[in-house]
Amino acid sequence: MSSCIASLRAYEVLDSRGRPTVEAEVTLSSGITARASVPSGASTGRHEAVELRDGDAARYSGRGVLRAIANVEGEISAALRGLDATERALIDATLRSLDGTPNCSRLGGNAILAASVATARAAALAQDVPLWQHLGGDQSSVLPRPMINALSGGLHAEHSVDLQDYLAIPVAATTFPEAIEHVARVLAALADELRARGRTLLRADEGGFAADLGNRDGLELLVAAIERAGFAPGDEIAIGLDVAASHLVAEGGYRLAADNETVTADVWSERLIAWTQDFPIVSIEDPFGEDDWAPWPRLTAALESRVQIIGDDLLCTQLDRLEQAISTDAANAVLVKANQVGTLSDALAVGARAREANWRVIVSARSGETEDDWLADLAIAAGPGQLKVGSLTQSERLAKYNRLLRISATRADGGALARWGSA
Ligand code: 2PG
Ligand code: MG
Repeated sequence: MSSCIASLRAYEVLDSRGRPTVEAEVTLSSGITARASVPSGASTGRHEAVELRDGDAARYSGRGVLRAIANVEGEISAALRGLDATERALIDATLRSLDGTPNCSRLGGNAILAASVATARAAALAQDVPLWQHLGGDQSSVLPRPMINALSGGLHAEHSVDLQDYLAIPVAATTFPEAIEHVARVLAALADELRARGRTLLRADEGGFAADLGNRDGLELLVAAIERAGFAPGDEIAIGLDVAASHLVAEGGYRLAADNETVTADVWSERLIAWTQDFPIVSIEDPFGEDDWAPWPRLTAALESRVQIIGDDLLCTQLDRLEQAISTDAANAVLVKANQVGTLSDALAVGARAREANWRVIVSARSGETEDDWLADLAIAAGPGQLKVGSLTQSERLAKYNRLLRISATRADGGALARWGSA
């Protein structure tokens, strides 16, 4: 059969932090080849798949991925050889069972995901369909609404706010290109605001401005930029936050260094609720730590109808953690990061289960990315939903946005989005 896998090879390429990551290349018996590279997080969750690093201090400060690469070219290539690349469920199940651990720690989540994506891409080429269609079928064609990083802090920017992302969400845009254009205007206005206030225009890992401000000041600044750009805050451009609170956990609660205080989970929860009353916040990710389950349901209930509460580090794209969160109403949206779980099929299964429970699904990049654009296709396949990639700068972010702009240009509907609130 021409879509049979003939071989896999792999090698190191660099991510957007200049660190090595895995790129895999699959060759089918027809001669079709496809490759894919995988991202890497900085604010990683404790429960996510293990990224296999060499630990050899003499190379890339221990961050080399030669062991993961050897696993692709050795065991993984041997196990996949002869299988039909278009049988994605079988390919991904084979990868997971070959690894044999719940968190991909034997072969490496980086090795497994690179093999999963490269094989899916080869299959799409063999079927002569776009990757999103191979992954999601004909039904899955609505483009994702982007939530776009404006201000950055936490582990993504030194000497800045504690919250990791302040995001602009173009809630009124009806097509993907319009959504991008709206946020581009907000980001230009934000640069003007920062300049006018004598603030730095330095950018953080995902291209957002590294804001050396108090945490509430970041919200006030973003609203000023939205207004400066001529938009109605809330009705046209709303705000999303990624607190990434696992990285703020301290003795006594949560440490807010930019405000020089430590607050209990209850005080923090009340503060977030107050901010949603003062600012047009419609989305909050990881408001509490990844294992601090208790306050999540209370905040979700308090904000239920107005704000999506997203579990990222809390859920780590793991089905069992998602089930726990659904049964306790701990959140109402899931962040899907394929490298937190290992294969595309597992990531899509988490998205599907969330949608079945009427949760929203946000497909997300990592803070360390390559110029590969498969995430754009995954976001369409997992949708209709949302996409978080970072700011409108840096080629590793733009690769994903530009892929979706290109797809929009081929659509009769211009890349229509689901109405905000429905996905
Ligand atoms: C997050 C991600 C992406 P990282 O926390 O949502 O913004 O960050 O890849 O560093 O985990
Ligand atoms: Mg996050």
